[in-house]
Amino acid sequence: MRSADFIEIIAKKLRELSGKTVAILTHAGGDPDSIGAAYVLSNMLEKLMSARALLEIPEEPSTHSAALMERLEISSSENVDGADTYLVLDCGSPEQLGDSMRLLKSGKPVLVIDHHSTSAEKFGGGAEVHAMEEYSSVCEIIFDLAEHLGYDLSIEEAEALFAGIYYDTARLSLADHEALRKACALASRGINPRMLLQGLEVKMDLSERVARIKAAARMRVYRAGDWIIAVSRLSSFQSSAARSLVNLGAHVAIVGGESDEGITLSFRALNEFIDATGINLGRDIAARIGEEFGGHGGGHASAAKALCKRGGLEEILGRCLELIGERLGGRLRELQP
Ligand SMILES: [Mn+2]
Repeated sequence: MRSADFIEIIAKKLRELSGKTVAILTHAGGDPDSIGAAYVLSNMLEKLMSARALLEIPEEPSTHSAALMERLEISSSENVDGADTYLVLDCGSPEQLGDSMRLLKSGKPVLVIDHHSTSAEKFGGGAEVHAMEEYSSVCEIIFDLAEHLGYDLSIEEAEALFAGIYYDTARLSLADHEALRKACALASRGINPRMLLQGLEVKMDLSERVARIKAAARMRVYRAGDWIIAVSRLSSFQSSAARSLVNLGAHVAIVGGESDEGITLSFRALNEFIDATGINLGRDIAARIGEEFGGHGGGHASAAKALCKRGGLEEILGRCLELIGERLGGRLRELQP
């Protein structure tokens, strides 16, 4: 168990939900971690706490989420407005709840269980936040919780938690011994990781391929010492494109573009860069940019997002580079193509 104290506090909170109707909310669109955790937690609430569990994936489930939901045979509940309590999973800031942010203002208790570095601060006093960044995923928290409560996981539940841990550790490449131990413990329950993951792998569609290639073609590259920072413009598939620019060779990639809501940005970095520089993209860059340009931002050390309601794209990208430059102790030099 990663943190017995942390898990004991969450277990105590869940016991208090006994007999209540609890609506579990994920971040907008969901992902394997939030969906897997929501699935197992809702079963635990119903079986151990005699609670009634509802599920809401705000806005549309992503293709990845939809594939996992179909496999687990679950769907979003009809009416979560009538719940007694809201339980938010895997959500680094209230804004990530999308349309469902309105539920936070219902006056009902809101409990957040998370592993993001930003959730405690971002939810402020409006919710009771239990977050621990040391956990690789919310699924890993739920694994410890099941062990603590003596809950015997079914094969489907083991699959759900495995999927969450697998994807949130970038296919186990970021897993430490504890996360890997849990993945193995889940595998040893008889799940078939190959079948599971093949079923969840979504083939990249043509529009995403075109977007990634456009991002590469429009890329500007900067250097600070031995660090390479890539910046590009794209209005959709920004996270996918930022990831692909890091794969291409950048230590950090920022992809921004205009959308109906404002200017959205996606940030990605190699762990090598994060470890050596101490820069946390969620806290030091995305959250600050969001705040400075009338929006919001947050996420993890190596993957983050921001939404800006003010300012132009070039100005915002320039400010991102300035913030990174400040942290690296010097100006960034643009590499001529
Ligand atoms: Mn997660």
